[in-house]
Amino acid sequence: MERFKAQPIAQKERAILVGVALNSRSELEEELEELAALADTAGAEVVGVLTQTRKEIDPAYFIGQGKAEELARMCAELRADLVIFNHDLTPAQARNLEKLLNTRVVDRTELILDIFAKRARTKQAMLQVELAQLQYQLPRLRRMWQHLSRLGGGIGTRGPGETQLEVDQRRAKKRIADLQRQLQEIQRQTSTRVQSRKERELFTIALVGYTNVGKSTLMNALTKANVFVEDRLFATLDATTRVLYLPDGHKVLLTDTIGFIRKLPPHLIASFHATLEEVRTADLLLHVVDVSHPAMDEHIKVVEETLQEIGAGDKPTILVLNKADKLPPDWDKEALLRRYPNAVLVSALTGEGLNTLLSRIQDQFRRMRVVAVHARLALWAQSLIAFVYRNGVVREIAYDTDWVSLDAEMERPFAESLQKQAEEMMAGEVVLKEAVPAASQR
Ligand SMILES: Nc1nc2c(ncn2[C@@H]2O[C@H](COP(=O)(O)OP(=O)(O)OP(=O)(O)O)[C@@H](O)[C@H]2O)c(=O)[nH]1
Ligand SMILES: [Mg+2]
Repeated sequence: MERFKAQPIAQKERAILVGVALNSRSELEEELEELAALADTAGAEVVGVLTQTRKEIDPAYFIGQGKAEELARMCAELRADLVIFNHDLTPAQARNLEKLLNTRVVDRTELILDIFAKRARTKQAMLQVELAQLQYQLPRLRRMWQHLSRLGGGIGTRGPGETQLEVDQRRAKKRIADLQRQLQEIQRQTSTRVQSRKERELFTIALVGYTNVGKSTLMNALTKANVFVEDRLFATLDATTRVLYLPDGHKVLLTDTIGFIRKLPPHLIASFHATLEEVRTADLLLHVVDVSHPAMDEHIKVVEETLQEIGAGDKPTILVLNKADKLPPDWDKEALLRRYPNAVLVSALTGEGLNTLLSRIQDQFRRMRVVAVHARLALWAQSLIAFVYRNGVVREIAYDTDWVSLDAEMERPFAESLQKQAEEMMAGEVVLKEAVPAASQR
């Protein structure tokens, strides 16, 4: 199957970026900056940038023919090995451009897929990326192997008149089906894992956000876990889950996951279905933003749209404005928080604001899940008393000769389970009440 692997971008290939302003010029500037960061992450060196403003896309070259010829001269002068388009090209456009420029041409989607392929570490991530790559390439196979097209020759191996292209397409489709089957198997196992966690009913929080905003750094800062952090796009491709202890002693789970980006290739979203399951099943989302980034509002919009797309648009969410340390000292933080009224301003790097964030998480968690438990249990029911200690936070306990009086806080499912067990064992009485606000206990 080697021949279906896209040719990876090699270290320090000399790349020229091409961007067309179809709407606003300023948007293009921003997108090209991001494209340069993506190219850098892929290992290429950006040696030139070509931009053009036009109303309509040229069907043959995407840019106009005159501009394409200018690009060809640029490629020769700058000794470029690679041209990266900020837009998705049709197979015909890519073919025409490669012929005219005599240089390899990739589009934005291929660049992102290349980065994902390089970054994938686990079996699941690798399969997911390969699937997305193949699905993207399938309609483009003609471009890659047209020169190989010929009539089938091997007796009994091919149908009459079948071309190499058809053989390639058939093999690619077979590989796609194969990958989908393997991924389904992995997903079945993950779902069981997610499911069994749900059965134990631990409250799960997922970190979401644009790529490179500091999700993994925040995860580390909050849980002291050692998750891979890098000033590169898409450092994280797999979901990592850690235990987080809230100030009131309750235990919740925190999941770090893959970052989003504008125009995230739809094949990738589909392929990363299983990884994104962690987001879909979470109880609470922390939407992390890089508050020092000029395109922050655009990032927020992209993330919200992507969440909608994967079916996680309506979850309770806390907006976390990260990298506060990068704001100029005289920055009007009050005005910022007026603009984003439900946000928390933090720095995962310096620790600023993390306590506020933790208590905001705790408030949400308590509102959604915690109940106060008052229990009067027979002393012989040791297993029930142990159950409370294991699954809740005991606030007060008093013994007399035959009975134990307990005041505790538990997540509702645990509390209900306690109630049921006490009833079945005829071991005493359990009363559930609204939990008091956490603030009064600290
Ligand atoms: N100045 C500053 N830099 C930060 C802060 N948080 C994260 N960073 C830096 O931002 C870069 C990206 O951090 P990551 O934690 O890898 O970001 P991410 O959101 O997990 O990125 P992906 O996994 O690639 O989507 C790293 O260089 C971090 O050191 C912060 O609060 N302040
Ligand atoms: Mg990360």
